[in-house]
Parts: sequence; structure tokens; C-alpha cells
Amino acid sequence: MTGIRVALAGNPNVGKTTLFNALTGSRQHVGNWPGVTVEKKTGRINRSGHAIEVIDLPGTYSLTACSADEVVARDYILEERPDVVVQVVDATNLERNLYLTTQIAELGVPVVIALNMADAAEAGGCAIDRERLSALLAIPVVRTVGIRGEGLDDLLDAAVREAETPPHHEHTVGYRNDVEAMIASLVGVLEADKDLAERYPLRWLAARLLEGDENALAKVRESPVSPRVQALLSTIDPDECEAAMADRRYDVIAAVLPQVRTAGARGMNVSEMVDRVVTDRYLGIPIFLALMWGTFELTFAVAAPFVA
Ligand SMILES: Nc1nc2c(ncn2[C@@H]2O[C@H](COP(=O)(O)OP(=O)(O)O)[C@@H](O)[C@H]2O)c(=O)[nH]1
Ligand SMILES: [Mg+2]
Repeated sequence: MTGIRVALAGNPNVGKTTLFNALTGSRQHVGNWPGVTVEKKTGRINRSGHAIEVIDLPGTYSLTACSADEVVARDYILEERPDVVVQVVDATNLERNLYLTTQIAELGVPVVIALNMADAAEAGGCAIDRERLSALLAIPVVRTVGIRGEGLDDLLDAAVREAETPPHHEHTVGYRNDVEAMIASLVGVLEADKDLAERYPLRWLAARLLEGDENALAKVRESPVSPRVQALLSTIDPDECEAAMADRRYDVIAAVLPQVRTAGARGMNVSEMVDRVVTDRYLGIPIFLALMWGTFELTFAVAAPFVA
């Protein structure tokens, strides 16, 4: 039996714990992440010859190293290298959730998206074209409804498939030309440290160094290449680089969103449109009168042949 580690990531309140509980039932272990008071939950599932360990990562909007939650989630993915990361996404709030997707994808791990709260999205007329989203991101997307346990089998199948299918292409956001040039220079320098190159995806590390990320800077501080890294970093403004990279993430999301919203979600659905017009302060009464008039006309038209 092969072991597969599946890490659940996602924004807060997207249904991560609900899915975790539905997946693992009572086979759970609750502890703390080492060194911090952030709760660590793990659970086990046996499924078609695989012993699957599921790890519930702290909910985060982003993977910068700004809070203990973010550091725990990011370091786990980076240092422990789970076989696959399942990002639980709130289908009613795709825009906000995709920001994290762009960051997870950069970590170079296999990713599967659980498009959760699909029931709420569909009921609210903002359903997502799952296949299109999957094609655009090059990430499998599975529909789930955590509270009803829907989609769990498909989710596990997709996770196992991703975990077992090497090689994993990188799907990273392409940054502005000058930022890309700096990333390339930094990667060139970092490559000389074999230890670093083995432990971290260097493109990811270079991008974080450009942002002045303390946690990333600490990872290269002891490295023999540190002076050359510092020399390169002294030529750039980390805040400006960070803003440029965030802008590009938003550009990607803005390009994806209109392509994955299904027809009903693009604007109002029909009943919302009727509501909007009929309840309009000025249009309401004339429409009411017109409808009444129409009913009259219709009644007479239909009845006329029978009226002798
Ligand atoms: N409608 C709907 N609600 C859900 C779904 N999954 C979870 N929820 C609800 O969303 C809320 C947040 O869920 P929780 O699992 O605590 O989110 P977490 O913060 O990501 O762990 C809870 O009230 C859940 O009952 C779902 O698929 N559909
Ligand atoms: Mg939770």
C-alpha cells in the first residue's frame, strides 16, 4: 500500500474543515504545529490501495509570511512536500480564492481544486464552468458540496491521480519583463547552492527574495551565495516588485473570471431582471397597467368567437 499525503489549503470559511471531517470521519488526530499555537489536524483514509493522510492547513488568504497561519501553511507545503495540495475554493467567491491559487501553484506542487459551496453558487446563479476553469489553470477542478458530502470520491480520485502523475508542469504567473529578468538573474545565482536548489523551487524563492520576504531571506542567509544575492537585491525596490507581482496575479484572475462564469452568472438571471423592472419605482405602475390591459385584450380576443 502506498502512502499519499494530501494537504488541504484554502481561504478561511470556504468549507475546509467541513470537507476534512467528511473525508476523514473519526480517524482524526488533533495537535499543534511545532513551535506555534496553531492547531494541526490530520486524518487517515484507506482508499483503493492507498493510505491517504489528509492534513488540514490553517486557512489563509495568501501565502506571504505575514502571520503564523501563513508561515505554517507555506512552510508545510515547501518543506514537507505533500504529494498533492487540495485547495478548497468557495465557488461563490472565486475571485478572492484564485489569488491563493496563483501562490500555491508557484510552489511547484501538484494541485487539485475542490470547487466547494457549489450548491450555493448554483442557487445564486453564479455557477462556474468547471472544465473551462480547469483548462485555463491546468489544474483539475472537482465540484464539491461539503455539507452534503458530495464530490468526495471524485476529489480523492483526482488527488490520487495528480499525486501519481509525474512530471508536474509549473503553472506560474508570468511577471513583468524587468521582474522576470531579475528572477532569472537570481535563479542563476541560487543554482550554485545545490542544497537550496534541492530544497526549494528556485523561481519561487527568487520571487520571494525580490519581495523582501523575511522568511525567504532567512533561507538564504547562511548560503555561500548570500553575498551575490544581496548584491542583486540591493539594486531593486522590494515594495515595487511586490506590487508589480500582485498586479500581475490580479491581471491573470481578471482574464480568467469572465471566461468561467456561465451564462446565468454573467448578469442577472431572468427572474432577477423581471423583478428589477417590475419593482422599479417609475416603471412599475405603467408595466402593471400594461399587463392588466393585455389581460383584458386577451380575454376579449379569446372570448370573442364564443360571444354570440
Ligand atoms: N452551502 C454550503 N455551505 C457549506 C459547504 N461547505 C461548508 N459549508 C458551510 O460553510 C461554513 C464554513 O465551513 P468550515 O468548514 O468551518 O470552513 P473553513 O473555515 O474553511 O474550515 C460552515 O457553516 C459550513 O457548514 C458547502 O459545500 N455548501
Ligand atoms: Mg476550518
